Amino acid sequence: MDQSELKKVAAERAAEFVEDGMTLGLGTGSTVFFLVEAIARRVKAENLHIEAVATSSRTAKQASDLGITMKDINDVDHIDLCIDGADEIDKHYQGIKGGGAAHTLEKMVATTSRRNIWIVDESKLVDTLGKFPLPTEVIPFGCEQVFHRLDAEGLHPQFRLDDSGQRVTTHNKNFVIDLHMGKIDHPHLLKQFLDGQVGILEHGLFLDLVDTVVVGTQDGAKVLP
Ligand code: ABF
Repeated sequence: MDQSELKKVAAERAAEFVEDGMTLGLGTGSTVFFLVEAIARRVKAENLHIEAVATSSRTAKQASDLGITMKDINDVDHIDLCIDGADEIDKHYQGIKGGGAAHTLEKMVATTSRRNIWIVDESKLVDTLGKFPLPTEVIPFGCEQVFHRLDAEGLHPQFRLDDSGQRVTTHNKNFVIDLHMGKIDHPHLLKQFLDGQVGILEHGLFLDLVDTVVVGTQDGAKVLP
């Protein structure tokens, strides 16, 4: 199976965790695309009554178009289960997310959820985080100052650019600075540093947040730990 098929294997296994009456958090990315399709099939086939909060407009549109009731995060009492993708997961189940520039909304939904599941293909499992550039969302006011501070700290920052060379902007109209570190030996220390940086709204280190990881492998879906 190719990477896309492995993502679908993980997504379809994760859709089985959805229960009638749940309020769901739905992530963003190509793996989640398969998840939303699988959940919508279950809703129709089993007449499930669920509602969902999305972490991006593209997930919200896909889910709504498939008949899933969408809610604003401020209009729900709680979120029972959030299922999202990830860019890297290490052996301690720490993760990097934000390849889709939606990590701030994803972290808001994740930290509001009673349970978090990540769905990945096996290529996302790594020994040490950092080969995937760590996203940070930076407000435009003072972003060049933030860039210089990150550079001075040796974090190899780069503004994320789109295909036309323009700076990518997030749902919140902020910029993304990716940290091309290669290896993050102490994620919690880096999180502490980034959390303290004025101008950085949120970063893609998702530490001590996930409860279950569903991995699409050539031998089928693996549910970890
Ligand atoms: C999302 O999942 C992002 O945080 C992350 O970039 C993405 C992984 O993308 P994909 O599922 O397309 O590999 O939640």
